[in-house]
Amino acid sequence: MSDAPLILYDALNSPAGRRVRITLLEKNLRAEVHWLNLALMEQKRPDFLRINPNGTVPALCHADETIFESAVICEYLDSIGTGPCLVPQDRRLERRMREWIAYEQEWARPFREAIYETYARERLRGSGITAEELPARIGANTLNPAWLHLAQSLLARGTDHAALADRVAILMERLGWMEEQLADGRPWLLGDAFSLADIALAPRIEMFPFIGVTDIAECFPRIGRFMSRMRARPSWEPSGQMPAPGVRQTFIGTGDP
Ligand SMILES: N[C@@H](CCC(=O)N[C@@H](CS)C(=O)NCC(=O)O)C(=O)O
Repeated sequence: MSDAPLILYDALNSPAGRRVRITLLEKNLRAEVHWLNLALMEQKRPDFLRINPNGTVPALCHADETIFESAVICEYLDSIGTGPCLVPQDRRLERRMREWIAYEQEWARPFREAIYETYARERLRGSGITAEELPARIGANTLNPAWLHLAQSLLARGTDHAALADRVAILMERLGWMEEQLADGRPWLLGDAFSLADIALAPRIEMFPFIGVTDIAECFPRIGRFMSRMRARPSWEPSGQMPAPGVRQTFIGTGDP
């Protein structure tokens, strides 16, 4: 592996970012984490769009590699770190792993819409930025009017409770499939071995309270037990640590094999 530092672009409470943080810890790697302010659209800055054209976190730079998409980054880290493989060697299981990742990515869309109705609005309002200040603050990061309009609508509108309830209904329907899959008593999504499938799902499920759903374990007891196993892993708690207010750069992992 190259001696160059691993540089992760991430954001507070990002489930996609947490996948990468968990993988770094599971694979005994160390990374420098640069925290972007999503409320101010720092992820839409032209210099960041050269790293991730989709304008989302996470993204990773390592030597001459720049990688976006959490699943792709996690596979890369799996290939360069130490410790047990997180991508199964068995081709059938590898396909199942990708299916789990695609399953989560599909319902990330209604989840994002629900987040805009809840946490994203609160985050922007909580920043104390006024409607008058918004054009200059967002304009410092991106000149694309679409992102200013999105932020303005978040600040101006109240929660659309009907739209939020619809998104939650879709998400709960999707989670029903995961609950069914766990009916055979397997500890992890692919069976006995912990994998990137588990790392793809758990951080998103942990975010449900952010959209007002606090009873996942009661509605889906097997998912509840899966999350308990996940929370018991040494990588879980440190992967959720957030920087102190105003801190823009931290480190994660020891890098000790
Ligand atoms: N499929 C992408 C999703 C990335 C994503 O949506 N990241 C969110 C944070 S969890 C983000 O950057 N949102 C800001 C935005 O959409 O502008 C991945 O897994 O990396």
